Amino acid sequence: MKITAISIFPEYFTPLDLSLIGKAREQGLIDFKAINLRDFTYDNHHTVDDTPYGGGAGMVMKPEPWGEAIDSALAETDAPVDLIVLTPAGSKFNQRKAETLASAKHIIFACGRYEGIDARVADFYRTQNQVRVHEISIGDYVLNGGEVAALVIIEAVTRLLPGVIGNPDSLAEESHNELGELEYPSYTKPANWRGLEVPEILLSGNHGAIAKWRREQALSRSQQNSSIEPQD
Ligand code: JFE
Repeated sequence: MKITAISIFPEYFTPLDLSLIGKAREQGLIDFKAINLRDFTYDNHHTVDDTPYGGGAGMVMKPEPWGEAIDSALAETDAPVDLIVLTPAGSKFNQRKAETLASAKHIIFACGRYEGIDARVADFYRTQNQVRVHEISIGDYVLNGGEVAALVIIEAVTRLLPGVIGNPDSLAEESHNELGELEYPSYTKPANWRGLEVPEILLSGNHGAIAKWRREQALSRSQQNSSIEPQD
C-alpha cells in the first residue's frame, strides 16, 4: 500500500518511522511519504492561506498549492487513489471504514490547518475518474489540523494489512468481534494484585464456560459503554 500525506508540517509523520509501522515499511508492505505543501508554492513567502470569501474569522488554505501537491502525488501511481480530506465536518471514521480502506492501493491524506482547505479542492478531485474523495472526521471534537487525524487512520488501516502485525491469530479473533460487541476484560499474572482477584472462572480450565463468560462480559460492557452509541 502506498500512503502519501500532504501537510505544512510533514514532521508530524516522523513517528511512523518507529515500531510496527516502521517494520512494515522496511519489509516493503507500506510505502509512506510525507510531502511539504510549501514545496508547491511559488511566491517569496510560500503563502498557503488567505482570508475567507464572505468574511469571518481565521484563514482558509488556498487551492493552488493543494492542486499542485495532489497532482504530484497522483503522478506517482497508475493505481486508483483514495483521497482523504480530514475535516471535523466529515463522515465519521470507524472500523468499517478502516477495513474498506485496507484494500486501497494508494491513499493520499490532505492535512489542512487554519480553518481548512478551500472547498473546491475536494470538489475538483471528485470529478477525476481515478480518484475517490472521502471527507473524514475522526470524532466530534476540533483539532488544530488534519495531521493527528491522519496518523489515527494510518494506524487503524495499516494494522489490518497482512503481515503488518506479528500475530495473525489476534487479528482474526478481532475481525468477528468488532462493531457491536466490545471486548471482554483481560487479566494476567499475578492472580491477586493489591487485593483484586482475577475472576475464578478464568482459572477453571473450563474453556466452554470461559467463552460463555467472556461473551456475557462483552455484551454487558457494550450495553453500558456509550462509545458505540450515536452520542452521549
Ligand atoms: C483540519 C479547524 C475550525 C477546522 C470547519 C484543518 N475529527 C477532527 N477534528 N478536527 C479535525 C478532524 C480537523 C481536520 C482538519 C482541522 C481540524 N482544522 C482546524 C478549526 C474549523 C475547522 O473546519 C483545519
